[in-house]
Amino acid sequence: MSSGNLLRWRRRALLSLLFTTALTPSVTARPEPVSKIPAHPLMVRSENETLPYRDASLCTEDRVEDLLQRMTLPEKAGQLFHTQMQMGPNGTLDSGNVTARRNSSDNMIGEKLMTHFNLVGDVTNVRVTAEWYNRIQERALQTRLGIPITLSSDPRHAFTENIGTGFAANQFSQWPESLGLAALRDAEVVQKFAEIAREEYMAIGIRTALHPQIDLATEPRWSRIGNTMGEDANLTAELVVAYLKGFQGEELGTHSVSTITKHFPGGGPMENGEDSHFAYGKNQTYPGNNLEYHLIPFKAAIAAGARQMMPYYSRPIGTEYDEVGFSFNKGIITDLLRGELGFEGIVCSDWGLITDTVITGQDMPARAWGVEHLTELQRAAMILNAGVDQFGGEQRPELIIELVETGVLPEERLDVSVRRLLREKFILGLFENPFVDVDAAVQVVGNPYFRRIGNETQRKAYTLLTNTDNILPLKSDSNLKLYVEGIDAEHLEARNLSLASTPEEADLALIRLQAPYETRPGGFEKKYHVGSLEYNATEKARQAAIYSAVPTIVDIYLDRPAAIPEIAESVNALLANFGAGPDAFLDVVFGVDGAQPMGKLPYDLPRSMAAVEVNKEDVPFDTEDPVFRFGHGLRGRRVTRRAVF
Ligand SMILES: *[C@@H]1O[C@H](CO)[C@@H](O)[C@H](O)[C@H]1NC(C)=O
Ligand SMILES: *[C@@H]1O[C@H](CO)[C@@H](O)[C@H](O)[C@H]1NC(C)=O
Ligand SMILES: *[C@@H]1O[C@H](CO)[C@@H](O)[C@H](O)[C@H]1NC(C)=O
Ligand SMILES: *[C@@H]1O[C@H](CO)[C@@H](O)[C@H](O)[C@H]1NC(C)=O
Ligand SMILES: *[C@@H]1O[C@H](CO)[C@@H](O)[C@H](O)[C@H]1NC(C)=O
Ligand SMILES: *[C@@H]1O[C@H](CO)[C@@H](O)[C@H](O)[C@H]1NC(C)=O
Ligand SMILES: *[C@@H]1O[C@H](CO)[C@@H](O)[C@H](O)[C@H]1NC(C)=O
Ligand SMILES: *[C@@H]1O[C@H](CO)[C@@H](O)[C@H](O)[C@H]1NC(C)=O
Ligand SMILES: CC(=O)N[C@H]1CO[C@H](CO)[C@@H](O)[C@@H]1O
Repeated sequence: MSSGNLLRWRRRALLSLLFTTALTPSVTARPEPVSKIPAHPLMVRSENETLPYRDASLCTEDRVEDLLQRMTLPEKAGQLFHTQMQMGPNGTLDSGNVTARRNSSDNMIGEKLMTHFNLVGDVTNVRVTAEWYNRIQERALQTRLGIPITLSSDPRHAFTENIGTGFAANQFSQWPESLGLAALRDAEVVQKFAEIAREEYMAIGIRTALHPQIDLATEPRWSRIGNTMGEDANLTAELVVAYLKGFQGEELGTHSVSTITKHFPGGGPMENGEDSHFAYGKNQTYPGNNLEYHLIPFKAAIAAGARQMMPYYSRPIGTEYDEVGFSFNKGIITDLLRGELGFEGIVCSDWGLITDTVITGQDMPARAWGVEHLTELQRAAMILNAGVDQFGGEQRPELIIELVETGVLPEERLDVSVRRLLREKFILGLFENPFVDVDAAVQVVGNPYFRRIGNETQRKAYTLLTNTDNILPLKSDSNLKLYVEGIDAEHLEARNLSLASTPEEADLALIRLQAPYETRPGGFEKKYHVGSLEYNATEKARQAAIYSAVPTIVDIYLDRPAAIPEIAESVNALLANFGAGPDAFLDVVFGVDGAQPMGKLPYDLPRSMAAVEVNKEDVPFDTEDPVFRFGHGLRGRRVTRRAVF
């Protein structure tokens, strides 16, 4: 790339950052880019004039049509795939790994002509990641048409670390999971979060969010509740509007991160609470005949301008729809989503519906639920015929080429989806501005302002379930001897807390717990917290010994609604968190700088596994005699003095 051009790209990138990094809650409209952006020198062309599709003064629809009619069949087929990409060492292009069934980035961009990728792996170095992003865009500009890459990501602003669902914050500001945002019942907080996440994403080139996840937590055993907004359809519907506004702005534009709302038509009603990544969890059931309830947040999202939608892996059992996975399901995608609900955006399937693969060392069959007997070609055709635009987690354009060349699929069917996908790139301004400014990225990502708001939100989202004799916030000047579990020593030492090595020697115990779960075998499967929501007998006895020895404050990470009546009855205070670090916990316990728990439960907390087992998967608030109800939360008292250690 010539240095003059690089400078021009850079200046444009910096300008865009200046416009979006304003620390104000509203999304600032950006001026239209200057017309007649010169073709990039890396592009091989026969013409010297600006091609219409590269001409920013033309309207988007004209640019889409100009580009579409220049595209060959392989170039169209490449657009229909959206799969994982990771960074190579030191920000180089990943050279792939045959054992892990990972093609090289160069192969996917240069040979398969793909332009949609989701970044996998933690962002541990912002500069290197931004440099890598510019390198993949440079590689894309060397293809015949120079179609820029759209980079996407699963959530990266909380604590979840699971290659299938999200990455821990690392260099980004760190917030509670979306359940914690829901606990605050505050659309302004949600929008603020989304605006900050948008700026951090954009700084390193992420322009599509593989979220929000607005499945309803009507089945408490499901392993993916932590990234939802809870059990209540109306609350989720209200908050998703703010979420989309924060990422996309009032309208999608050059300032936006596009969003993929998931998982249509609501992934909550999992049979027996299993998950449909796995064959034994392929069924979704509606014993309460309550599919409508799960559509409420999706209707709100569509009305609020949701750009893209992802159907879940599951297949519906016992409804009017075919018992095949939602992306294979014409009744769900074409009739319900596009027809009845009027959705006009992009539908991207969940990851890996066609090809068997390996995920973190575990063999994973294609999630072709209900159509396991079909060939790869037949699966691909069925997904497109259902009305899906893009295959997630797949890199098989050769299948699409074959379907068209053998006359199974008309090329016009591809055009319908390619138009939608290209339109998104034009509106995001990726043709004018494919690069990011590396120095600006380092300034924006994880800046102290964003981090402070994330940290404060972790504290506020704490939900106080019991507080006997108003023990919280602790009067820490009494120099209590503490027995502590679940907090690394450095956090305690930094506060000069005096510690006891057994409960018996302590004045007070601080216990941080993870909600109960059973571990399944398998490198990938073990990441999913499943099974009983009660602690086992051994663990209950172990905890009871502490609670009877010393007054105790328990903090439990509720990525699922635990059944813990015995804790609620025995401890002096019970706090729930939805993603919070040890410092957030200690600040809430001691009321440091006025930190206080402001959350309210985003779902019911059931009384027992027996009550959960008879609940109807699709019906909210139906476990018998819950210990705490949706909305419970003793809001913290106002603390007027700074705590003294
Ligand atoms: C395009 O520009 C190059 C360099 O300026 C020049 O050498 C070439 O002749 C031009 N081609 C046409 C078809 O005008
Ligand atoms: C990455 O960069 C460092 C520092 O320049 C160098 O020592 C190291 O060998 C590089 N690693 C690879 C895999 O290129
Ligand atoms: C390739 O992937 C396999 C399986 O995930 C892994 O064991 C191996 O270390 C990888 N090789 C390289 C060079 O990263
Ligand atoms: C949810 O919203 C609808 C429509 O506004 C209303 O009729 C219904 O009563 C609400 N339900 C709850 C549980 O608040
Ligand atoms: C799913 O539902 C079908 C139809 O009711 C049933 O035959 C099957 O056993 C269920 N479970 C699985 C894992 O397929
Ligand atoms: C946010 O919290 C983390 C973890 O406690 C801490 O290291 C960091 O300094 C805090 N940042 C700000 C700006 O408050
Ligand atoms: C902890 O004690 C050390 C040494 O007495 C003192 O310098 C430091 O300020 C104390 N830290 C806090 C947080 O009180
Ligand atoms: C009981 O739970 C504890 C803590 O979750 C776990 O370490 C232990 O393996 C479990 N024991 C049995 C018998 O399942
Ligand atoms: C470089 C590389 O890994 N190429 C492989 C990518 O995937 C195709 C199958 O889709 C293989 O045939 C290539 O060898």
